[in-house]
Amino acid sequence: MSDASVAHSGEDRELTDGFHLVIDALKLNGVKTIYNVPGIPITDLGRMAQAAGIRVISFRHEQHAGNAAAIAGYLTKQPGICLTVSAPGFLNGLTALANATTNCFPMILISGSSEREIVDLQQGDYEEMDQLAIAKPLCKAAFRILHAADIGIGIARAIRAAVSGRPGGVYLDLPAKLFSQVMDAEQGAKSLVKVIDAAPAQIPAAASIKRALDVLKSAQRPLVILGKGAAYAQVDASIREFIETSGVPFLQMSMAKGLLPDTHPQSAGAARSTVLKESDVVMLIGARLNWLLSHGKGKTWGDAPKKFIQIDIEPKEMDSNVEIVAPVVGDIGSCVTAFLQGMGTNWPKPPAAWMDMVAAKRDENIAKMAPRLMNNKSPMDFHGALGVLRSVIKDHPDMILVNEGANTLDLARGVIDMYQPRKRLDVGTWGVMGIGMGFSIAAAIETGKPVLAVEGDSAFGFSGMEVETICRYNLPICIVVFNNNGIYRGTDVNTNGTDPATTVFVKDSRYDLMMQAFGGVGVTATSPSELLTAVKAAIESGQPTLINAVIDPSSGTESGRIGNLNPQSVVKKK
Ligand code: ADP
Ligand code: TPW
Ligand code: MG
Repeated sequence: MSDASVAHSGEDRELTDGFHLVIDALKLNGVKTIYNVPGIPITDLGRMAQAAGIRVISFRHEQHAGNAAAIAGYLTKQPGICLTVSAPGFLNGLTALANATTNCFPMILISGSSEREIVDLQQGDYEEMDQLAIAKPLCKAAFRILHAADIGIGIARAIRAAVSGRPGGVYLDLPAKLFSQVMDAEQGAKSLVKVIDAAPAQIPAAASIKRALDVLKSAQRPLVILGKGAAYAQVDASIREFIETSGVPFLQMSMAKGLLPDTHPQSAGAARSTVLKESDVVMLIGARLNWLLSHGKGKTWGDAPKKFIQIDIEPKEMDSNVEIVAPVVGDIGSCVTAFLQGMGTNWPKPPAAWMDMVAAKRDENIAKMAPRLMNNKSPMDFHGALGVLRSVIKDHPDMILVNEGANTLDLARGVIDMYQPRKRLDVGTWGVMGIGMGFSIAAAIETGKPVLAVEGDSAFGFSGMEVETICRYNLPICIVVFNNNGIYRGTDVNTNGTDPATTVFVKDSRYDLMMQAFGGVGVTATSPSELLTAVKAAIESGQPTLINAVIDPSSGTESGRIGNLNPQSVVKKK
């Protein structure tokens, strides 16, 4: 309740204002943390929110505050809140908002904005920009609040839009004038709205469940693919029960890894290309048939005819790339519960020939990989370094792994087994660089668990300044920079002039000193055994740590595992 009051027609009326109403509305709806960069007109909003008991984490750049909010949304199913200043701060946050929308992460970007009257007449206000119009095509919904009395309903709309149906990013525009608008405190309190059942269950049609189970039962070589929508749903036990009752081999998309342990006997992770090619029925649960699954067609999927079953909350996702013979529209919790009911206790297991084939291929691939992960070369290759990190996650399965880069990403995804749901956070649907420190900070704040950030040296550079934020809040984050002197490899040479090649960085950079600059622990590791010692010390101490892991600059490949998407010139100039 506001403590402001003025004498009005002879009586003392308690007043409130836009600042207080925004904070009261957020608190009423359970917002505990705001990820922010201060400045006009929202500096006081951050201060007052902190004073009111909301945790306000201040970043060095809005993109990372935005990425933090987005992943907080993914981890908690509550919209993560990012707060920025007008025009440039807003635009910096917008990349994260668009990325959140693309990945189906619920977040709200709240940006202050300039005087409407001046912006709309384009008269050159301080940080003038029509932010609402710019945000609209890049998010699920965009709203502006002009009157203090609408703050309650405006924030309620933003929350519901972010988390209901397919989750995503919402933009909320708060013009500077709104914050100092004054209204009667009692009426202000009444105007607030606590959102009831923000993401209501969406029950699938019974006929769609039956159709899907009939197709699954008819399969000779069934496969389930679990995506990050399934991890987001937080119905881990039901999904496990469904997989085990069905007996079907499963693949987990990058951020779904660990929903079931990657070491589960039905996991086909190490036989990925075989199961994609050979399967005859594929059931997608919270995974889209986008580029990450080669759009459901082409060489990756082989010649065997496929039938697709898809479970998703978004009806428009069905038939997006190929025909879906059994669409099931609903929230994953409700859908999986309905499947379990429909399957009963005597569900037939898939043919043994298929299970044996998948297991044989998986075991063969795992055996082939094992010696590469045990090498102790110095400088390290990717496998030697990742072998160590794989053992760290095995020993600390509740650590959160954040991962970005090209080789550093693709190889870590394949090598590091995950054992628990929502512990692997990465570049997601866009393959975007720059999520590293924002995701790490929010993961540490939201879960209280230690974080291991495995970062390509290029990838790290996109958000590297946030190591100061990590030190300022003293977060248990251990960053391992895979330093191969550049993007993909550090060996490119410019054949025309003295400038460095476009993909290389300063040779033998000391990223560890960046962490030392802010009082954290910085170490260089040149061998797998040094790397292991350094990571163990970081976990033991819980101190912000950056390990500069020296990787052989010639050991990576162009674009990591997605070189096929990289166009190359076929014209040779004389
Ligand atoms: P991945 O990258 O792991 O393959 P995607 O991001 O492509 O996953 O797909 C996630 C899908 O999950 C989206 O289509 C989204 O609509 C869906 N989804 C998200 N949350 C739920 C939910 N609670 N219930 C059903 N579907 C969901
Ligand atoms: C916002 C393009 C994809 S991967 C990558 C870039 C620049 C960096 C790869 O080098 P790194 O990893 O991190 O050192 P490694 O192990 O292979 O050496 N800008 C954005 N997003 C993307 N994806 C790019 C550029 C890119
Ligand atoms: Mg690199």
